[in-house]
Amino acid sequence: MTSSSASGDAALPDGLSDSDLLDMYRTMVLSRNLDERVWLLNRQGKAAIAASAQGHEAAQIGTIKALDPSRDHFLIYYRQFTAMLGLGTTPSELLSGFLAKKGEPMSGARQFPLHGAHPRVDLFSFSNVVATQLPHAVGVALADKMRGSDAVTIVFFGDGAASQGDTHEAMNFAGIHGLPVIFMCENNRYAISVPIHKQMPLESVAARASSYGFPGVSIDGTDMLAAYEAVSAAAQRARAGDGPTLVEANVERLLPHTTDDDHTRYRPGDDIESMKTRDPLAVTRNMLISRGLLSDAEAGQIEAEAKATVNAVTDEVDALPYPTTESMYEHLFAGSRSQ
Ligand SMILES: Cc1ncc(C[n+]2csc(CCOP(=O)(O)OP(=O)(O)O)c2C)c(N)n1
Repeated sequence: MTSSSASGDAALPDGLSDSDLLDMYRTMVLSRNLDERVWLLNRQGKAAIAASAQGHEAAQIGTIKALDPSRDHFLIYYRQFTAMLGLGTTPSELLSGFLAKKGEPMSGARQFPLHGAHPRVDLFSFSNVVATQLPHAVGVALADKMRGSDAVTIVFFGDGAASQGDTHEAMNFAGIHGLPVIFMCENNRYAISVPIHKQMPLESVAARASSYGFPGVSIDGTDMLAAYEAVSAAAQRARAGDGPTLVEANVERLLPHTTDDDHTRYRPGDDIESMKTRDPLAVTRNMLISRGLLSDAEAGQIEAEAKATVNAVTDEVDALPYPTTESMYEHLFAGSRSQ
């Protein structure tokens, strides 16, 4: 197991330009603004429930940037606004899922928000049944290996999911067969209200990798460059036929587990205060400023553009119709009539 930490002045990792860094920051800011809007819409009674990516943005965008959406496979979980935007899901598609509007691409507004599959961006079906995506990902990677493809499969999950039997089975199988899969754990130290020390007796999730026979790396998940570098190295290993890697991104869950939760009931006050110093948006903004790539005025402009996009998308999606009642039996039985 190795580790790395945030750095604002080191050389850029291979494959990344200054303008890539700014694009990644723009996606993070858009993600944050959209995420905040969904919480507001929940409080207005319009969005049923949401799990926030706030605090996870840098890890997600650094990871997506290190892979190739045109050939690689992505199995995500419910806390992944930024990854979804990075993969090409539009803000309007995301919001229509939360508001359960007609035409929502992932489940046709039949499921929980952010559930279902998104064929246009090659997202496999995902749900909130914790850790089921890991054995699915291993199956996808096995298929690629059997076909002789150089695609890499990445699967995202939380620290709580790391305690599920599915995770052990998936990692064990992937290790035995040397599959081209990256296990990306976004460790925010809580599974709803259960802190990590009640989930596992080890210091880090990455430490487990050695027992499956592949490397584990633990990174500062507020540092998008650290995520980019760790996932690039893991992808290189996978494409070279050297098998899986477990990457653990140490992130903060800046909001409660979902819109239905109140974390002040179980998180100590100093924990809530200290996590605020690890907001990945502030970390990234400071890194870009210290590299001379961004001024305060330009940061304000990026923020204003994101707010304008989110306002426009909110109006657009709010005005869309809901699916009709008659359409509720569609796609259940062969030959059922279409809307
Ligand atoms: C199999 C299963 N068990 C329990 C739950 C209830 N549940 C939903 S989210 C969650 C916590 C998951 O925590 P973690 O994997 O750390 O991800 P995080 O939400 O913190 O990103 C639990 C226990 C579930 N959805 N599925």
